[in-house]
Amino acid sequence: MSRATVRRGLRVIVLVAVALLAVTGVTTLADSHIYLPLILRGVPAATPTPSNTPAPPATPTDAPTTTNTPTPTDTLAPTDTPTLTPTSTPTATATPTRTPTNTPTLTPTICNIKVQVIQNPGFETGYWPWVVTDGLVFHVTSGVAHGQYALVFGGANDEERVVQRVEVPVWAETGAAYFSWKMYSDDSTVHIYDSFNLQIWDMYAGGYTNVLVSAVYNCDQRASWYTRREYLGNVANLRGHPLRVVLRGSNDAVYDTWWCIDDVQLVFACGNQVP
Ligand SMILES: [Ca+2]
Ligand SMILES: [Ca+2]
Ligand SMILES: [Ca+2]
Repeated sequence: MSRATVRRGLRVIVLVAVALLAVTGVTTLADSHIYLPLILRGVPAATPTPSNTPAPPATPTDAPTTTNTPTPTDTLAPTDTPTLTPTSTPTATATPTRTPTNTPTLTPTICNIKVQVIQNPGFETGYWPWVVTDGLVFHVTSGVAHGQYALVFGGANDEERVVQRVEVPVWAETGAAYFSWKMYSDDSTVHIYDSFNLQIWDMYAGGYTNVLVSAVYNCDQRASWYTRREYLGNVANLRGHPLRVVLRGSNDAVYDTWWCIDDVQLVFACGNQVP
């Protein structure tokens, strides 16, 4: 609404009011003095009371779009990380202190042994391990002392040797050699011409030392079995030594002599044992 229009409206209103006042007798000079300038000048436009300015429509704040709260992805349940149980660090075992064992008082072992060291002593298994090194020696079945076999030495103008190697036990204290013999002879019963003997030689360190000689002569007992037993001397010096056992027959050129030989043994003993 333009200001002129308002003024014109107001002027109409004033005129109407004056008219009404005139009609009602209120009009005076003073009154006219009050109102007239108003009419002439026009009533100052009333300052419009501000109409209630409409509250601006609430601009809708954008309703927050529901932001999708992310559904939590399944967080992997933590697998139980195994807590490493510490392996027990081995406590060093105390090095055992050796309790000294009582050093045993050496009780002397009592040696009480007797051993015959010659193999095939009765010739029951032939010659072996005897070895005929000289002459001709018969392995016979007649004229034996024990078992079924024996050896026969002798004849005219003959030299014979049968040998075997043995070893003296380290514990030996005593020793003795044995052989059984039965002699036939056409020679003298008084003078020595033919002989059979058992010899033992110490072969230690390549030596050749005689230990024993035990002989049967043409003038000895005849036609029966006898057993010779000869002790060895100083057996302690022979411990561990190799020995050579020799059976030797020796005849001159006339008047034959024969010896049947069986059970040749070499026995070593210690303690109370008797060789
Ligand atoms: Ca025999
Ligand atoms: Ca012979
Ligand atoms: Ca003779």
